[in-house]
Amino acid sequence: MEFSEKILKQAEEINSRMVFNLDVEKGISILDEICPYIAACKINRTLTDMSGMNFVKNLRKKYPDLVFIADFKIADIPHTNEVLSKNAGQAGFDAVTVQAFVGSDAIIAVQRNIDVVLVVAMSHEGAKEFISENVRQFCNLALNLNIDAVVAPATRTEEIKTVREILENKAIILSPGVGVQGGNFGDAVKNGADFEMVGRTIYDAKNPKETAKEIYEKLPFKK
Ligand code: 3DU
Repeated sequence: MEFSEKILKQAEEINSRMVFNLDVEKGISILDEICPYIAACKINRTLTDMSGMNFVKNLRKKYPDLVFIADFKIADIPHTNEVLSKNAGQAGFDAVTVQAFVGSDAIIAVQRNIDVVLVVAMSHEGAKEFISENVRQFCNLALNLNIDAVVAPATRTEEIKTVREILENKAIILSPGVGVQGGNFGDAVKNGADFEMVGRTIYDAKNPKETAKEIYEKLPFKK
């Protein structure tokens, strides 16, 4: 099953358009209570660099239905990408994020081992310097490589619209940048994204479970 099918299946089962950004250790301990509200869990290198990959294997066993994305933003030469993506697959991840700017051969090397979530735009200020002006080319690259999931930022919904316009319904859009980074909950989905990705707003909250539930209820569920 392709990555987009997997995550959409899980989303439909629990009516959720939310992905949890698991960037720090304290996020692991709240997974149990927020699980009913999330379709997938994105694990950043901020965590695997500290905790290794073994804990991913354990999470995979504990949450067999949850979709796990390795947010490694791979951006190296094909040979290195091949190794990185094999490691991610062996740890039990369903997909890995890859930077579009590395170009076709470096992305294809990852596709040989695991599904790719292509980063075609980013949420921070500095993305405007080089990334934003190339969003259209990155989307065309996604189409050429039959990529079925991309990342585009909730902080710039006009970019989400551009991405949706180019990709039509050929790929799903995952959107970080909501909450702490300034994007309003629900806006990314209203502008064409399929999922909003939330980290600090949940794991730094006084009551993560309540907060996750509130966000879950705010996100319009797209059939
Ligand atoms: O805590 P937050 O909700 O702001 O989520 C931050 C996570 O999302 C972190 O892993 C970061 O690398 C990822 N992300 C972005 O914030 C923005 C992007 O454009 C891509 C990924």
